[in-house]
Amino acid sequence: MTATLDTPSSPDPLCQGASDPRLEGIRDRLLRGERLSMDDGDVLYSTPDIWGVCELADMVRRRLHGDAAYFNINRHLNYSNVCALSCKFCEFYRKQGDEGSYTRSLDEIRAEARSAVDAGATEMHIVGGLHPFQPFEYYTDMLRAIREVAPSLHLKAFTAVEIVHLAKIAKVFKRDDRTAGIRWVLEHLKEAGLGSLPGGGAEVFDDRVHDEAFKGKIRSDVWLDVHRVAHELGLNTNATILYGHIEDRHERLVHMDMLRTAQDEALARLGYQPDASGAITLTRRGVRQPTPDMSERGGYFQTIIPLPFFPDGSELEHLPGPGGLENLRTLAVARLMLDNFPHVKSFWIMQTLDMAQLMLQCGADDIDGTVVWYDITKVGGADTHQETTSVDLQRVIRGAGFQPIERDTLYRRVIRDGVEWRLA
Ligand code: V47
Repeated sequence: MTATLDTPSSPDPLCQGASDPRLEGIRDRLLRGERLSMDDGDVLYSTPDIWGVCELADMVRRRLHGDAAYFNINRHLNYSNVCALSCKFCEFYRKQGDEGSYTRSLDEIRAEARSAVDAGATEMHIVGGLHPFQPFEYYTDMLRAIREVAPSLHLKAFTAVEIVHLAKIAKVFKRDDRTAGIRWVLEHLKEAGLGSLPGGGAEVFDDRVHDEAFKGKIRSDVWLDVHRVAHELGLNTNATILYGHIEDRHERLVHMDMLRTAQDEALARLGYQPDASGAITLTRRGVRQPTPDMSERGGYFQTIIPLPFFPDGSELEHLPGPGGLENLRTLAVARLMLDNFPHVKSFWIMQTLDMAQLMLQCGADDIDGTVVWYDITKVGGADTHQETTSVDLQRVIRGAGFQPIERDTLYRRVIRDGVEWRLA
């Protein structure tokens, strides 16, 4: 089965809305706080009752978060688009010297950090290409420079793919003991001010898809290693899944299953007790949620962010990309399968604010932040300036029937007075 449903000739039978008795068994298991199986996942993806799937995801989301929905005031910094890789799905990368290639200087980065603070941001989300020539010190200097001018900003920086690249640049990456090099890099970055890792670079945990669409990038085992080491060092991290290109829906479920196994391990390290099947399900009676109070003792996945593939300008431009209903369904399935992830984010930049509002009713509890500059995907021909205001984010959340809560990166509640803020 292909990922996209946009067949021009006939109505899609999977989107006809008929109710499906198979969802009743799934509902019962969810109400008992049990983990859904891969077969359940196949049902969630193959049922024509898409609204039934969304309703189940909403039920789980409300058990975890009630009517709270989170947003933050943040800035994204894409420090360079020069990349040693040439992933087929990516229209962001350039080669050194290509027209449009750029690498930000430390002075430019300091200026970005100052303007983020002036706008009241609590977080800077920092990612870039795998620059073949920048030394390791560029990255530690970058974090230190931001810390100097903006000590209150949380630095959520560098995907697992960048972390491995930095280990290679620093010449500490050894194939026979790769975690040693990863640990070395993360320790040095943490010392320089790294606060957490974003979820990018995961794409789809499948070797066939990897070899066809992003060969050269790290594979799933290495991506998971980076996040495990980060967790061991007490850093919280996020995870993504990039769907709607050449993968099929079952491969998405395998990706989700691998993530939830990794999260079981992370939570077990923090003292959580698995059930008889080895699962740690956050909706099971008596299981506490990894709460902001625990953030001091971090070391787990906070959020899954399903990312819909945007074909424009990429080598996979001939593909249509996922449609709106597929986006809703994938977000709801992620909420239901990833029962040990506290949060599900609808990243409005890629989903649009209108879709993010629908997604809040289908399992999402977070819509990311004010963003401002985003260079990796440009929705509907937008340029890199993609900004929304805190007022708009709150309007979108309220309009979906939820209570907006401004959070910091670690999901602690923020009390704000203009650009001044403190933790509750
Ligand atoms: O890793 C690249 C994806 C990711 C395309 O952790 C594309 O809070 C769609 O990871 N179409 C970067 N997606 C973005 C990311 C992220 C975003 C928001 C919040 C967080 C978080 C993480 O963007 C990349 C890649 O998977 N991407 N090209 C494309 N054409």
